[in-house]
Amino acid sequence: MKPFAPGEISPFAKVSSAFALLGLAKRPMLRRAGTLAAFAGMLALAGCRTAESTFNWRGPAAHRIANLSWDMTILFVVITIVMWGLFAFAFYRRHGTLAEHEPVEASGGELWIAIGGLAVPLLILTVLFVAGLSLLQAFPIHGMPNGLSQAQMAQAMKPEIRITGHQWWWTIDYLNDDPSKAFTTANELHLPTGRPINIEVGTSDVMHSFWIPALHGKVDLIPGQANYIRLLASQTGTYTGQCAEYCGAEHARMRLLAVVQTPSEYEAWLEDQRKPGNAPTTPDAQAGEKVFTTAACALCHTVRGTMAHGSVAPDLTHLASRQMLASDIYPNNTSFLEAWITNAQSLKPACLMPDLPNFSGQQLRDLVAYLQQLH
Ligand code: HEC
Ligand SMILES: [Cu+2]
Repeated sequence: MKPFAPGEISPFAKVSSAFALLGLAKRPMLRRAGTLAAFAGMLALAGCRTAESTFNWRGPAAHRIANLSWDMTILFVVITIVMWGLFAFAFYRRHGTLAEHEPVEASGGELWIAIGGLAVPLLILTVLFVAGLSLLQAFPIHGMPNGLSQAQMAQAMKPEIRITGHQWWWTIDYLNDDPSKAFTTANELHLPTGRPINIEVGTSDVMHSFWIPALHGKVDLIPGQANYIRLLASQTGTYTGQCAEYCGAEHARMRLLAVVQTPSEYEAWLEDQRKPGNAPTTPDAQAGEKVFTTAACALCHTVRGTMAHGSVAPDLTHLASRQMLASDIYPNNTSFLEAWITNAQSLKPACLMPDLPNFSGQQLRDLVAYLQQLH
């Protein structure tokens, strides 16, 4: 099936808008069909073309997955139509009660059952199975017959980035043979266009699953095991992702952001992120730094270049450069920062950051002024 380029309207939306013209027809039946088609078209435009959709691919692996998803969707729509057709046929063919008809056993139907219930499903499922197997080539995997062992895999997939899942956020380590160039960030993954990036994934607690539909399929984060995924993004943009394996209370809000940049923008971003946290220059930010390093914050969070070396919470060294807070849930602005610090439990109930309601208004403003200059 011919794929459509990103940004184009999906084939389904096109077909249904063509049928929507029937809405202008004279005959009521046609008009109703037209209205229905228009409605389906609207759903297709609203549902499938948002940023986070399997059909909204921005890289070769996601493209292959989108193609198979289209083939399956169309196949299943056809099967549904055929089934409803047969059902209607059976429904209207004979009227009257059972008593008026021959007993069921009398008429043979075994052939129908063998073909419709066995041969056809077997054929369709086999085709899908083979298509699925061939799609696996888009994924570097280990443990398959004749495939790479875990050790060979680690060699072949020498990762540039390590992503660690936590309840309910992500650590993102940018690795480097030169330790002075390695750094840690959280919840916002940056990638360059046009170059495959190997990523190792793991978890610090329960199972999670890393999934950015625009770029690739899912890869599970399994305790005690490293898994790998290779992301190649073909277009700059900001794509959302989601933990795809139930992992506890805030699973649904364990999201993340992937920012795909041109190679030069990406290099500049890496350069910025390697720096320690900005030293505060204004009086309120300076006061805020004192609050930050003396209050509980420093026990859990790190800001490189300060006394804060906590390792159980997102690295805040460049917090102000991130678009969103708390794994892509709230915009990173003054109101949400203040609300988050004092009331994290009501913004993301059960998350592992406690409410810290005891700051004075001045302390809170200073703290936020400090965090907001951590570009
Ligand atoms: C007991 C550990 C703990 C303490 C103490 C703590 N935090 Fe957190 N903080 C967390 C965790 C865990 C998260 C991630 C929550 C989530 O998204 O599920 C978090 C998230 C955040 C975020 C959002 C980070 C991001 O990447 O979006 C900010 C900002 C933040 N904390 C600031 C603070 C400040 C300021 C203090 C001190 C006033 C503080 N935290 C104290 C554990 C802590
Ligand atoms: Cu989850």
